[in-house]
Amino acid sequence: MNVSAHIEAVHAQVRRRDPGEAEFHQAVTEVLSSLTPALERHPEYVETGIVERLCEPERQLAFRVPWVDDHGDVRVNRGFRIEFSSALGPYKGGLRFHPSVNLGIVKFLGFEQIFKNALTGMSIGGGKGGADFDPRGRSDGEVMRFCQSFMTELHRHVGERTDVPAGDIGVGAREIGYLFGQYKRITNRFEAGVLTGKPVAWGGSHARTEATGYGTVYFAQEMLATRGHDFEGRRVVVSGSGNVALYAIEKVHALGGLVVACSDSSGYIVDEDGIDLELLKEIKEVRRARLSAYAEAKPTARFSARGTVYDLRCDIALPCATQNELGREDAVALIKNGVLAVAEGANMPCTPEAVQLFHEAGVLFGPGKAANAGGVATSALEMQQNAARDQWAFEETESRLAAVMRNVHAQCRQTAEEYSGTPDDYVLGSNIAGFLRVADAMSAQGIV
Ligand code: NDP
Ligand code: 2IT
Repeated sequence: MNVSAHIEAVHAQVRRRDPGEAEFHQAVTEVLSSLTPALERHPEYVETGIVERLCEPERQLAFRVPWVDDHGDVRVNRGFRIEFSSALGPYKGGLRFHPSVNLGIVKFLGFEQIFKNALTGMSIGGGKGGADFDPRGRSDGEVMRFCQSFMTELHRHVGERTDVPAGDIGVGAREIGYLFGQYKRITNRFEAGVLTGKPVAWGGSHARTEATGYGTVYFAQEMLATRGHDFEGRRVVVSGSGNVALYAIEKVHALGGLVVACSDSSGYIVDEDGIDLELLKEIKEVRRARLSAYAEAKPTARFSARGTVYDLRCDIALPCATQNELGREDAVALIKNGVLAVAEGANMPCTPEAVQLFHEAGVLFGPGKAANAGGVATSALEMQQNAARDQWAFEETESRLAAVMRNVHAQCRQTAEEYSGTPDDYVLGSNIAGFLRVADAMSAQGIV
């Protein structure tokens, strides 16, 4: 069978088998559209059904999560864990708690995670999970009871050698703490390596909190360097104001750039003096308040409930909020304003139309599975430290993270050059480099 017919057949099967899972289809399309040159060189991967097997999760779990709110009312959410691929190691990937979570979203995230984790060069397979629970406005007690109920089911499926969850949207240190406590209570084991993103005081890794945001900026820095640019004196916009966004802002400022805007689901703020990170952290992490509180506290800043950060003139854009948040119009505006580089801190924040426009305009574009791989890479470092009952210094861990990001960037360019003659095609480079590492392992392990 010829390669494009094979890819189209796999594609058609995904659409037929998984109707209505729009984000999963989008993620599959993005990867499959890069693979033709790789499969032409490796017909054995076509013969052994590697692509078809990769599009079907090894295991999909969906479960009821009942809990009792502060008024004594019973609530029921739906929990998920998609164990997508264990070719390279235990399933690894975060948990997302957000009202928009459904099977298609968790599958898109799990699918992306396979290739991202492969790119890090570490021994981690791909997985993802979460629930349609909305932590916003919930008390700590409610969040704790929800996490306990979620883990009461999840504990059967996870373990340091089986499946290792971590955080994602709506899941940070507080939730990881409650989840870990319940796992420990049920199993009677202090199994540090069952979850990553733990606080540094009891089994966490230094630099894990910062890793995704820092890593995205390192990746952008590498991209800029290929054209003789850096962050010094550059205007930057960041979307989101959660874990990834906060530490992306911190690193941009450390490198001499100025982040003039960031956002949350209620709108965005502009601060021409540069975002005051301490104030932002206090509002978003301590008070868990809306972003408008920033403009109320700082007269030089303004809050807007309409439009996006991409309407502003900037040299570099770092989308760090959520999937499909940067569409065609945003891309047109960014290109018109002369953007040099876009690096995805979030998973799939740019729509396919936006990515195509960046490509045509020659804008450097770092896809999430490469640009945000620093978070999961540092989770793998956390697993290493847990296995060795050790803890490395912040500087040591951060320098390993930086080395991973340089390597991910180099792999993308080398692979893109080798398979398309265009080293700037980070989409093709990341997809093929990630795919080949997983495909080699799957080939060696037989039809499983
Ligand atoms: P957080 O929950 O810490 O922050 C998410 C931020 O994005 C918040 O500011 C939130 O606004 C905003 N946001 C979320 N959903 C929407 C939406 N539907 N519309 C508008 N804004 C929204 O999550 P993270 O920072 O951890 O995750 C951000 C992105 O990075 C996600 O795509 C995630 O998958 C990805 N990622 C995370 C990694 C990690 O280590 N945490 C690793 C790699 C990727 P509000 O506060 O109003 O809800
Ligand atoms: O999307 C991601 O890579 C994450 N949310 C981090 C996963 C992890 O296991 O650290």
